[in-house]
Amino acid sequence: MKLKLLIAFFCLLILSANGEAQDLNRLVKIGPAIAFSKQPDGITINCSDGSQVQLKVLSADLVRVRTSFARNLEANDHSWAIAKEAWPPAQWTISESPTAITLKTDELTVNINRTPLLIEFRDAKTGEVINVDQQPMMYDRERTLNNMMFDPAAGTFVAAAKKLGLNEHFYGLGEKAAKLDKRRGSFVNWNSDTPGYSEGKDPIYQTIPFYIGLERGRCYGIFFDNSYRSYFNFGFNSQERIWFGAEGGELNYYFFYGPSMKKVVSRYADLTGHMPLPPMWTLGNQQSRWSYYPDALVEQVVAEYRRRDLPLDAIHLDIDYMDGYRVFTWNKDRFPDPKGLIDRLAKQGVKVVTIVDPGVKYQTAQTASSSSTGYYVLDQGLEKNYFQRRRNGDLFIPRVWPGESVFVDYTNSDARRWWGDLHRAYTDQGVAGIWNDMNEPADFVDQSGKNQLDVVSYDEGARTTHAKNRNVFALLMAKATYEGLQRLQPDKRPYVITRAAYAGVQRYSTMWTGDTNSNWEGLALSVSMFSTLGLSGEPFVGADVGGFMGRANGELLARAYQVSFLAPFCRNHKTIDSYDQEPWRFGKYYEDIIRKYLKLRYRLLPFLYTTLEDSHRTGLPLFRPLVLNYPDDESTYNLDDEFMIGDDLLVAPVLKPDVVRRLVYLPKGVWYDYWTREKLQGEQMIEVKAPLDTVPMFVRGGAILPFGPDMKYVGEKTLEPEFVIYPDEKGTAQTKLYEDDGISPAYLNGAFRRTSVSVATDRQQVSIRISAPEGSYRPGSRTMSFVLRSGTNNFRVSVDGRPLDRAVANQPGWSTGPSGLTIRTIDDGQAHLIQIGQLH
Ligand code: MIG
Repeated sequence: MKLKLLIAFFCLLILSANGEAQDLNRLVKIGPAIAFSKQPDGITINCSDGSQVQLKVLSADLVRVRTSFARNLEANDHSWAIAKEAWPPAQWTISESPTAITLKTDELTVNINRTPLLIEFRDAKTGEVINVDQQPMMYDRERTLNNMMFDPAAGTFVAAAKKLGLNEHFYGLGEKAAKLDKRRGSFVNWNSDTPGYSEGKDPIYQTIPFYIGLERGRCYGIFFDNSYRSYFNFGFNSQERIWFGAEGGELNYYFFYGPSMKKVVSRYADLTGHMPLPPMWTLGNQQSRWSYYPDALVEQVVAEYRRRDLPLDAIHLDIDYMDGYRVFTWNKDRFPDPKGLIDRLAKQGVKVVTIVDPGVKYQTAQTASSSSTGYYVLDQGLEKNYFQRRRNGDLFIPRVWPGESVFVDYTNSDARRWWGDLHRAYTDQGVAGIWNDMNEPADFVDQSGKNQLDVVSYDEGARTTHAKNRNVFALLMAKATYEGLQRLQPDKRPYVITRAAYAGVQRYSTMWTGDTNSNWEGLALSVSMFSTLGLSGEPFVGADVGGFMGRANGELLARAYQVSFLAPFCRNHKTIDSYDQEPWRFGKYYEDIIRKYLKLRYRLLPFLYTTLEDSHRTGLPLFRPLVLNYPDDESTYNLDDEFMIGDDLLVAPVLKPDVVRRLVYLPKGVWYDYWTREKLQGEQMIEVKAPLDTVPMFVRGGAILPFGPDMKYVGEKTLEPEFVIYPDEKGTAQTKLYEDDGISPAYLNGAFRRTSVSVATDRQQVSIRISAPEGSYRPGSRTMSFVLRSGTNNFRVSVDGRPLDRAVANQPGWSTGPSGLTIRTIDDGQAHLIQIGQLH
């Protein structure tokens, strides 16, 4: 008997280790449908096997499918991922035939075939099938029994299978060490600490069970909101079917219909939450190391940045700033006066970010007669019973950096509040951001989670186990941190960075891609990963510039900056036991190249910040794959060595050593080589030069890029925007510049300024229209400039009909130079019309 159990146990381990071993054939299919009832927002179908399927129409393009197997749906319907629960009532109709039930909205037709029970989504206007079940939803009766032994609280394996389109492509799933297009790939979600991961390693740190399907330009999205270990198989071993499933919970998914990819991504943000704006300085350059200490070394690194005229906004303190790795403490020898240090750095425009791990050092009482352990965080948490416990009531004691430790049960809202408030230990000293690491949660005893399986979490009173809660641990820790910072500093936008996550994390935290390798594969992978994260609801992404593990070199570091100088999170970071890689470590030649790109990043800040605000408002990522902007162009479907920033800037980085030219695909339209200003025709592959100091970049014809001044740190100078105009075929171009105070949450109440600039050309003249700005924020007195490429240098310029003269020094007026015609006007916050005629 014991042996049998043991064998069953090992089989199970093998099964769970490999998604491919999930054999759909042994699963039991749901249905058929025998009856249904109608609710205001959808229907509930009862099946002959006792299963229930609920379809809820949240809006014309968004339908939720929720299924329980062999029993009724539970009343409890809570998800940590969902931000928007109440949707305005949607218009929909229902009709039935002997074979099917049909729900119809303006955008979607959902046919539910009764026998077998198959769900089909069609475009309501064209009738075209967008997505259809390949077989009925299914579950594993046997597996339930197996799990009783493995983890009694884990549920039944549940899965849905969909037909795989012959030319269907897949995107999303958040943080995966994989290329952009996931077609024929297979993935597992189980948050894992995976240092030195390389392409193909799966799972890694995060779980974002959301993907986008694209075929013939038509997109849909599926968000499988289930936090158990989940599987996504995009036809890895089948030409006909894809499937997704999880080791417990309901088969609960949301179906988004585009047909545009932008719409799907945007609606996913509506459902799971929009990223709030972080402070603007987080777009500045950041520097980290495991670990900079003592304080004098931190100051030296910052001094080096300033001495070398390299911009810098933040420096990160890794785990060694703490007293014996005790979170919320400072090592008094290394950092005797954290506030003094932080104040001195602040004078140089540099902020401090500290790492905070979930492990709270578990130490025993200092004396036999006292109950105090001498560590206030542990004392308070023990007293209030906020730490995780095993089912038998024992404290769960993993081993992490402090040695034996305990973890907070972040599913408990009181515990979250307490944890958030503990951050006073940092904010009182002036710390500006919190970096959450090890929150998979990692446990040195066992990285697979096996040691934690019987840990019970409060989970809204449902008292569930690790199988359900592991993947949301980081999300809830980030929520606790974000909300704590909000309470501690209501006038400041919180800045949190996380390694692990679940869907919805963007409401609380930005992210970085963990322990990458300092090699070319790692660099190439970062482009796919940033693009994919952007399509998965996480716009604020970045990687350790130069890579975390192994040895970088000057060439690799320069090329890495040529990617990350446009990523939202631009931070050079390195492991403890490796070579230094600050920008100057490989000599002047490379340092000069890195300086060029860091300075360009700062000059592009108005553009980056405008695009970031767009991410906040629309959910569309700043850093994006071309397929998001050009879903009708099949040439973009697998393009993962180019990326775009917003709609206007295309970058084709060099991701291999010793390469000084490369092929670049330009989608349809007119493009301008950023460096030479050469005008190029799109919808073709071109060959361009890419010496080490040049990353090929192209501006979309029709764009206007807003630039700002050269700065050492964000806010050093008044932003006097310079709009560089790149007309399309018709001579038109437009942009909207977004500005606010960069620090406070006042932008949420209208304290921003959005200025539209549009350009039109006719035979006689070029007209530049500047709108009266939207929003109440006013940047103070300043000028604005407009740059137009032009061959001649004699012009007739007027503003609102009054002639404008040639500029004297830096005064308002027009001037010509190598970049063309520059017109500088006073920005008085009013609408203006600039007209330019050429004198022949
Ligand atoms: O077990 O805090 O990904 O950025 O430097 C390693 C030390 C723990 C992992 C993070 C890395 C950080 C390191 N941490």
